[in-house]
Amino acid sequence: MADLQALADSVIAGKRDDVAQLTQTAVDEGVSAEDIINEGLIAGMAVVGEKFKNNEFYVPEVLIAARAMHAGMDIIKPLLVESGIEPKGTVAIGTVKGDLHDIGKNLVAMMFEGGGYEVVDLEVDVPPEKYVEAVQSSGVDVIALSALLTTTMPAMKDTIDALVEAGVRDSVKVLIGGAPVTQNYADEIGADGYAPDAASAVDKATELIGA
Ligand code: B1M
Repeated sequence: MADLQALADSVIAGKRDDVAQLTQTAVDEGVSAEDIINEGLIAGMAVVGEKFKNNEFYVPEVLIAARAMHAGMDIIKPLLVESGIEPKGTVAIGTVKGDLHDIGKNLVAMMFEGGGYEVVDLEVDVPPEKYVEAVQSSGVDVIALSALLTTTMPAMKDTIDALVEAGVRDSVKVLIGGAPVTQNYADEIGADGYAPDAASAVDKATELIGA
């Protein structure tokens, strides 16, 4: 039987093959992609985060756990994508300039794909002008900005300023998120929306563009 606690434990231990196998078993047994992500993959990564915070884990262990988590995500991703029918809109997503954290951003991107959106992944350390180019070139409806560091949050404001300067601010909605980001910060910098997690990011974008 699918054991999501064992899956979380395998993420924590960085056991890539076990994560892939347990994820596949859960899929085969009909466990929903959302439960596998939330109760297995994200639950494991949350513990890794705590251990990193308490200096029980160091960077290599965190990277190994993240790689193991990705092995599970690789299996889940097509299932999330399959569930979408017509694209609801196009989202350009990236982690802002100076910030290399991509696990949460990738989750948000996957949830968008699963939610029926076309996703343009600008990856990490994305300078404001790259978001501007995306809006100018590919009919983007939503710019999704992720930041995990308090020191990179100001790059979200820089990005909004760059959109204003390029004259494209009114043609897109700007959605922001990431562990240190808040609704207050979104209000402060003039973002259109904030979402605390991957699932609500999709709901918020849908609300913003009326899809
Ligand atoms: Co980093 N790191 N890290 N790190 N790292 C944090 C973020 C930190 C909180 C750890 C700590 O000290 N407690 C801390 C930031 C402190 C702060 O600024 N407040 C920190 C630090 C300091 C650093 C370095 C500076 C460490 C150093 O070198 N001294 C360095 C910075 C590098 C850089 O970016 N320039 C660094 C490096 C790294 C690694 C490379 C080792 C690795 C990243 C690997 C990778 O991403 N490929 C790493 C990791 C893994 C973490 C922790 C442990 C885990 C982050 C994570 O992936 N969480 C993290 C500690 C923690 O969070 N407890 C930490 C799981 C992920 C699913 O959650 O990304 O929050 P999260 O995404 C969530 C929500 O936030 C939301 O949805 C997701 C899930 O539902 N969300 C959005 C995210 N983006 C969204 C966008 C949206 C909406 C929702 O709309 C657009």
